[in-house]
Amino acid sequence: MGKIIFATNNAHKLSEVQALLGDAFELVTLKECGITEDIPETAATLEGNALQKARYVFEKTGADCFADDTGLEVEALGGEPGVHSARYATDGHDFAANNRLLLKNLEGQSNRKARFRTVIALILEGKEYLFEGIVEGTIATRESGCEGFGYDPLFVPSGEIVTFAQMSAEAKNAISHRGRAVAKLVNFLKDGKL
Ligand code: ITT
Repeated sequence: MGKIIFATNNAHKLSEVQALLGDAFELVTLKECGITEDIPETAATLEGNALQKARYVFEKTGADCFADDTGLEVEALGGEPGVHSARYATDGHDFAANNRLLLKNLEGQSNRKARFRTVIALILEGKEYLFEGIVEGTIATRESGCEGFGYDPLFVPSGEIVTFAQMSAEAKNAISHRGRAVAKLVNFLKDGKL
C-alpha cells in the first residue's frame, strides 16, 4: 500500500478523500508529519493555492504529498466566492456565516447557477501534477440538510432535487468536484507510479 501525505487541516475533506481512496493508499495527515501550523493560502487562484500547500509540505518533508483547493463559483456573482470561499463572510472558516452571506448576495436573483471546482496539486518524486474536478448545480433559496460541510446545505447538483447536505457521503462523493478530482488522482497513482 502506498503512503501519501494529504496536506489539509479540514477533517471533513480528510474523511471524504480517505473514503474515495479506499485501501489502495494510506493517507498520512499533517499532524502525523509534525506540521501543526496553518499552511499559507495566499495565491489568486485555486491552482496557485493547491500548489502552495503541496510545496510547503514537500519542502518540510521531502515526501510525496498532495493538497486540494476548492471554490464555489457562482455565475451571477462573477465567479465569487471562488478562491475566497473559506473566508467569504469572516476571517475564519465560519460555514453558517458564509451561507447567510451567499443567500443575501443572491436575494432576488433568478440566475442561481453555480459550480464547485476542486484543484488537486500532487508532488510525486519531486514532480508537480494538477488534477481538476467540477460539479455544476444551483444555489437553493434556503439551507437544507445537515450532512457534509461548507456550502453543501445550499448546493443542489444538476440532475438532483436535493442539496449535497441531504445526500449520503457516498452519494456526494460519487458525483462531487472532489470525488472527480480524486478519481483522476487515483487513476494516475495506480498507473504504477507509486
Ligand atoms: P484546507 O485548506 O486545510 O484543505 P479549507 O477548509 O481551507 O481546508 P478549501 O480552501 O479547499 O478548504 O475550501 C474552501 C471552502 O470552500 C471551505 O472552507 C468550504 O467552505 C468550501 N468547500 C470546499 N469543499 C466543499 C464541499 O465539498 N462542499 C461544500 N463546501 C465546500
